Amino acid sequence: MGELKTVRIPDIGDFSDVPVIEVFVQNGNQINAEDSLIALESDKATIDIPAPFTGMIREIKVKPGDKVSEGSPIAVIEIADTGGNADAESVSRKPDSEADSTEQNKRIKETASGNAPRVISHTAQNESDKGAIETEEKLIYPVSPPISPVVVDASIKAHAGPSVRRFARELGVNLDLITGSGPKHRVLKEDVQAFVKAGFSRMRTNGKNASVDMGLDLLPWPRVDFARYGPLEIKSLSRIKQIAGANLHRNWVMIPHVTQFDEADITDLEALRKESNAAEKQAAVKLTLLSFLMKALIASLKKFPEFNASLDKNANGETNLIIKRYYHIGFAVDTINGLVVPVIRDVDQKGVVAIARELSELSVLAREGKLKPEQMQGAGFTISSLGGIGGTAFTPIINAPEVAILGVSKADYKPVYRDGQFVPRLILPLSLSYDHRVIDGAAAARFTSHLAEVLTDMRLALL
Ligand code: CAO
Repeated sequence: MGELKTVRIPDIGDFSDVPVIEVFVQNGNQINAEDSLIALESDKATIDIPAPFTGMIREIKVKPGDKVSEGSPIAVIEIADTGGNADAESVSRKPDSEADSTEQNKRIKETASGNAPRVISHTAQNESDKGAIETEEKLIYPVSPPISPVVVDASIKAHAGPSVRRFARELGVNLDLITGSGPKHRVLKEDVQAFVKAGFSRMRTNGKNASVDMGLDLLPWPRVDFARYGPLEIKSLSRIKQIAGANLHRNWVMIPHVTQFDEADITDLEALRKESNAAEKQAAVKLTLLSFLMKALIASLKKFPEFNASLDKNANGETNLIIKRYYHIGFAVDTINGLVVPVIRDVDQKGVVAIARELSELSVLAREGKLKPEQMQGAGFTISSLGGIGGTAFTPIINAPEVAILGVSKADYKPVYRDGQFVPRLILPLSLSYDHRVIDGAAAARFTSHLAEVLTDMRLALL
């Protein structure tokens, strides 16, 4: 029997008590140096711990869900070649001797900055927030006008261990197109294989031009020497805008959008809002139209649950509609750094005053750039209100993987014909963009009609 060594968690920067999300090996597995042993996932990063040497797994010391820190034992490995192996030479020959974690640390650092990254950031904070460990990707999804908000949400980006990422890269597969079947939708090697298989079978079905059909096959972007026509100023796009732009583009291209326009008579609601604001003065919470709108929206989402949903593909390429039984609503906030989308959780369980308070607190945090990633995640539906600014209608872009977004424009008094005469009523324009794969035009019209009814008579929100 060869020498037994305990492999421990190497230096993983500032992280401690990090949950193990995946164990890639089993007792008796023959492994090579650099093969992934386990994956950890903090709220900031996925970290792959590679084997420091070749050998056989003799004991696994962790299971998914365990929390580990630097020095925690991972596994006992019987090393393959105690004679010529440099790692084996560097340690004691006692059974269960300690592996040289320095070597392992070195590998982690090398791989983290080389081609085979081992650390993948999940954070969505400001640009200056650099972790202790070099990161491969940062997910920052606020948005730039004029179109839609995009939330920060780790689920938007596929997460997978470095070995799976490497495997996908070798096959030229975009992991973001795959919904993983592992824990927390983690993409597994099998998911990548199934995806490739499904792609090949589609190509066989569609004939030899399938690869062109699957892409957009567009003309190249026009390149113009603008300086020929007059003086210029060149301004680089912020990193946030560049990343948000990619998300907007994906959502715009991949979701068949339709926008349904409607109007709600909010004359009575506005009167109620003003009265309530006068009464609430001491509480120092301003009841905004948006807080009432959120409350009304919940009534419509409960009546039409497919608007609070997401499309989800499993490993076999079958599509399901995930209907959410929670009501977390994102709202776009305009800040000097661009658009961000904080999320109010469990809006159905909150009153208008609590919603208004949270709207105001989250808007302040958004404008100060202090929102935490989790405060921008988990929305089932988003509202984008330009009502405080102006305009009559717009076509917001849906925040994937949501299936609809409500745009709100500026309310204005309009003459409405009632009982044989025109009367002035305060009319709020609504613009609902929806994913036509999930929602039919008739359902969208019913949804906005219902929402308009509730806004006209907020008592309906109580039913
Ligand atoms: N019609 C008419 N007036 C409206 C209105 C509407 N639909 N919505 C708000 N207003 C009024 C408010 O009543 C308020 O006036 P008073 O001070 O007299 O009460 C004023 O406009 C300003 O409102 P507000 O901005 O303080 O509050 P809000 O709840 O309307 O908006 C927020 C909050 C965070 C949504 C807003 O500040 C914001 O950032 N909006 C921009 C969002 C955006 O850019 N979306 C586009 C995304 S697509 O690229």
